[in-house]
Amino acid sequence: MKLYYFPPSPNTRKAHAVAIHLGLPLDLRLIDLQQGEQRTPEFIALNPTGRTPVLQDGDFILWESTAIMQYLASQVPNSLWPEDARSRADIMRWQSWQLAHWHGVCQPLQYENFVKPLLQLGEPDPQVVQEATERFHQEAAVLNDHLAEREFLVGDGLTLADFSVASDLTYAGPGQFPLTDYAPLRAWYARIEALPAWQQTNPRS
Ligand SMILES: N[C@@H](CCC(=O)N[C@@H](CS)C(=O)NCC(=O)O)C(=O)O
Repeated sequence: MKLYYFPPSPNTRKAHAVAIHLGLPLDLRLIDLQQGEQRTPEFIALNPTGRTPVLQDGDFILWESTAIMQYLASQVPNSLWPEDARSRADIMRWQSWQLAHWHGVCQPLQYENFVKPLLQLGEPDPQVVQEATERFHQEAAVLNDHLAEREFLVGDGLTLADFSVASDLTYAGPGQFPLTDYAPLRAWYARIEALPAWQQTNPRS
């Protein structure tokens, strides 16, 4: 299977980390977003949205990181994506929340506090940061409360849900995410950071 990927991207990271965790070999093809390689005709033929990651398995082409994670985890028996309907629905709940809500509060902080200074795109916009911070607290409190008496998001062990939600914390440090008041959340993320698959896909190492 080929993975068209961009290592600094949290969306790439969650798919790549699942493959590493499961021991699935991937033929990695770099799509350099900074060079605009996501807009070449060859790449648009694979993914008309012009985004990474994309998985190619023979004549089957799949884009959207969550779908890629589920497809990868369906290749071999494993506990990341258990067979039973309730576990899968619970994992999908958190993966849906990550795409619809969590990403939306993490991304502006990452962009304003980290990407803008890094790429010399100007100073962080204080109003955007303030609004994003308020919305961040609303979502982080939900995650933190859920993790107060659990080690992982679903059931008793690591699942795809953890990789999905953790991906948006990749730049929590330089993005200055306000995590001080969320001890269970920080403890959970430390467990994810200890995983070899997370370390091997760390764009900041
Ligand atoms: N919902 C998509 C989002 C993918 C996405 O936004 N990828 C970014 C990198 S993190 C990208 O390729 N951006 C290129 C662009 O927008 O030009 C997924 O989960 O795969």
